[in-house]
Amino acid sequence: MTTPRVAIILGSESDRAVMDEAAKTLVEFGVDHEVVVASAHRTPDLLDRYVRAAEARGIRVIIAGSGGAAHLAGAVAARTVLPVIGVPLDATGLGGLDALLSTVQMPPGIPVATVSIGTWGARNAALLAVEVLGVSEESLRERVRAYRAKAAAGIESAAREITDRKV
Ligand code: RP5
Repeated sequence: MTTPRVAIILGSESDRAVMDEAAKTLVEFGVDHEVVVASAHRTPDLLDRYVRAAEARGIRVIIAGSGGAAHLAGAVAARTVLPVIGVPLDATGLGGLDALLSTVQMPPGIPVATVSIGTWGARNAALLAVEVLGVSEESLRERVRAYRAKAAAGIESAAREITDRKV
């Protein structure tokens, strides 16, 4: 069994549905990953143990998704020198703005790469993780190029249909 290179940490089981977008995207790119639930405030010891062991196990990028006063990604980043990508989630009545600010406003010294709120962010977190791994892996960079080319082709074809309908 190969060791996964990306870890997706959820602050709660309730984050899973949105964060599935990150997992699905990693599968699309053929990047092995694991998903764990570990809360920065409810299970701090579990989170500590998991993150401190991650590098030696072969994990290379960590994605952390949480809502509310979302200190999860920062708490993860404080425990590892692996790159950490934070996904702010909409879990309260504030539309995810609380999580966005908590995740993005890391004080200097411990960076968290923060992506957009919710499903968009979950997808972008996975794409960014693939790009990080792609720094030393040409085949992954090729897959990212192909992904973008496919997206562009879809838009160009839709645009052509609109133009064709007009003439
Ligand atoms: C955060 O609080 C979690 O990441 C989740 O987004 C939010 C609500 O958690 P539950 O009360 O649903 O477990 O820590």
